Amino acid sequence: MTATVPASSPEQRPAGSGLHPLVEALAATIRQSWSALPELAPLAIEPDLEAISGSLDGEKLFIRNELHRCRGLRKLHLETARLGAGLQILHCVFFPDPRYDLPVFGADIVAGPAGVSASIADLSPTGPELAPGIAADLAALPRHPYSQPRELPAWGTIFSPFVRFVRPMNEQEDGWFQDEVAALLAVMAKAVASTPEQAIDDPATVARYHGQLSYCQQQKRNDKTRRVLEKAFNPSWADRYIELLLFDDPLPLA
Ligand code: BLA
Repeated sequence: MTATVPASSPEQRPAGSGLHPLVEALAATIRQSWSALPELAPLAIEPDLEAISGSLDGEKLFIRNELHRCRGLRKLHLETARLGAGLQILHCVFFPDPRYDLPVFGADIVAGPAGVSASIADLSPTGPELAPGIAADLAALPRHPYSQPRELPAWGTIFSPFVRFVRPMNEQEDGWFQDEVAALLAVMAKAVASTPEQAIDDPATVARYHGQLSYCQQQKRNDKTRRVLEKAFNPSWADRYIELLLFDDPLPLA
């Protein structure tokens, strides 16, 4: 890590940092999905966390963070990154406002020099189960016969029964995954548009708040994320990044 450069436009991304086509395509799909969301607004981000670039072992590193909020979702976060050893990452989480009965949208794509090793996407419940309308919409989506499905790690109990976790092996499987993410985002947008606000002290709001805390706690048990960030930067930087940006807890209910 040699430099920290706040950037306000993608043009400031280091030249020649082209990302894997699946990472680029999914980032475009996610950015497109924002336009359907009500009361979309940019969310302030600490300047030193918005765009980060540097080098590790002679390789260029960068992280680009995009943050928004909208009615029903306290934080929409998209991160695209190159973190050394040819590692490319797309990380995206839509965190609901606990007053709304909405799931967490999460996606993580990890690509190395040998291709994409992990593609995961889900609408995860923040209570015992997904809202019935969302579960019905997800159950109606096609399930594609990926050649290399992957097993969830032990902390993966937070994901829904509809989670997709695969190693896509060719362009057809990349396309399936892209379609599935687009479908999850469409289900999410429909739910955001139709879910009413509940009171801050409604027992259901309180339960969803605790559900979201537990989602963040479980995600922080993913040692693979922490290890990559510690190596590219350093342990205290990684800790701050994970706690403040990747999986910050929802604000305590007033
Ligand atoms: C796996 N995440 C990984 C892996 C790496 C990262 C290197 C291992 C790849 C593999 O198993 O093939 C690294 N992911 C990162 C880094 C960031 C990141 C550095 O997002 C951010 C800067 N992870 C998430 C989210 C989900 C998620 C939102 O951040 C799901 C919605 C899931 N990542 C996830 C899972 C694995 C993974 C389930 C596999 C873990 C395992 O098999 O142990």
